[in-house]
Amino acid sequence: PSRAHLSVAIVGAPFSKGQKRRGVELGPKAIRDAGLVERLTSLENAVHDFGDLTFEHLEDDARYMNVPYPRTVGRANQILSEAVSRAVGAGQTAVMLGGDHRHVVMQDLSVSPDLTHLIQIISFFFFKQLTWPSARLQDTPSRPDLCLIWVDAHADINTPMTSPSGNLHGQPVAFMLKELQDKMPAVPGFSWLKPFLTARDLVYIGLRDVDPGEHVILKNLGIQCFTMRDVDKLGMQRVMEVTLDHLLARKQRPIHLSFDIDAFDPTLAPATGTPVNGGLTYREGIYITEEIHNTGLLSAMDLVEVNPALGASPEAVEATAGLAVDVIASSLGQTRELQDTKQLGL
Ligand code: 6HN
Ligand code: MN
Ligand code: MN
Ligand code: MN
Repeated sequence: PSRAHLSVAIVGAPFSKGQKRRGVELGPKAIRDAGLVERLTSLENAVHDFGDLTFEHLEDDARYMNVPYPRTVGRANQILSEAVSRAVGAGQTAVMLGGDHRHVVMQDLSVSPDLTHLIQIISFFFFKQLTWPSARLQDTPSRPDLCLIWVDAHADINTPMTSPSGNLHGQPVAFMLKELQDKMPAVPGFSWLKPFLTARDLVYIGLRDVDPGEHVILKNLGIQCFTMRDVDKLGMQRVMEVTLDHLLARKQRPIHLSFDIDAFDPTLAPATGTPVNGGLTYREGIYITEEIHNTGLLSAMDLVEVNPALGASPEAVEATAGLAVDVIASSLGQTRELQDTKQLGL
């Protein structure tokens, strides 16, 4: 595998337009403070940090079914999609930094602590914009050749009807999938989004907390899932072999990686909103990203759910943010393999 030499765009996406107080940019800031830009630069990537976006809080954003603040979420998605569109249109690999939005949302938007996973919904706009950077969103056709690797303890594929919590963070994949559109209500703020992904273009890794309705969806659609039990049984080497074969065997195509830090075991990633025991080891997680890098097909990624406000100590936050940096860096060329001596100038 060759070294990186990528042009990387970093976009931070906290909810920062709010009433008062701090805490807004906690997630992206923690990851930057853990040395993200320096690390990516040391991998001989050209790194462009576009900073954090500013999101608006819309008035009159009434709850829809059990989904709180749908219009504000929809608008935030549009803002991010525009920023990412510019980066991707310029040929860059996009890296979106999420934070847990629970803290942010509570303090700045005064909404319920339920939108923790907003950011993964945002991530799917990367896809649309990746394909048709100059197209109008309304007219955007789905991208036939895109694929998605979703690394998470959770499937995030509830619809507003199946969701036991109502939390939008548990629903982003349902918004993406063509096969689920007759099951999706018209959530305000999302009318401009058209589904673009087919069930066979998606692979999950790390699942261990899946809701009943999600089980039905995953089974009915035949989505390729590697639960933590599968990881135990097969080993990560086999999991990645099957994952990449499933997505790429028919043809080589761009990959989007959505990496929820809660895929890792809580002992490694304690500063996160919905930890679940029995997660990935450090080596399993890094093997995933190394293998994705080695395909040369990664076009965008998001790293979500680092929540400094939930760390029990500064050390817990630093460990979680440092892990996030390792995940991103290994997606973008950091490797544990021995290097070619010529490349090292030896
Ligand atoms: N995440 N399945 C639960 C729900 O509320 O829909 C939890 C979702 C957690 C989302 O952190 O990945
Ligand atoms: Mn490389
Ligand atoms: Mn999760
Ligand atoms: Mn998630």
